[in-house]
Amino acid sequence: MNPMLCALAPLFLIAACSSPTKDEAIEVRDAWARATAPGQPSGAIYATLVNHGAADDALIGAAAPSAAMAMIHTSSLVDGVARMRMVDRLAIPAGATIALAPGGTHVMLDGLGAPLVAGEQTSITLRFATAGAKQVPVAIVAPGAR
Ligand SMILES: [Cu+2]
Repeated sequence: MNPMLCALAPLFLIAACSSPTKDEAIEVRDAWARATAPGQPSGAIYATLVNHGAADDALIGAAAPSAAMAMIHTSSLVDGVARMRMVDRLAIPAGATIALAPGGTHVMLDGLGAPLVAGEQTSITLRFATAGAKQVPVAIVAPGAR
């Protein structure tokens, strides 16, 4: 990406501009989280994962400075009740776009050190089997904003 494009790029691309990694097949777009209430121990981060490459990859872990633990969770409805399950690995096939979204797969934050405040930004590091670790900014939005 040329410097002019970097200057105009949305916030989520700046990390990629300033520290290019050798494998750019995986793009993490639009990472966001809902604000949390004071004392709330957990939160969730959502994003869109795009595999521009010709080879399959997988999300295999996450870490966040805001929380003691960050886990990959899937959600499903069991007898009308939403259940979350931790997964070790989320496949991102070649060419695929995988959405982490409310009601579905998300990165669960547990042991939040401080509330996530709407309008502020946090970050997350996502670890991919092939692409390695990618740190991206996470926009914090008010509950109900999206
Ligand atoms: Cu969860």
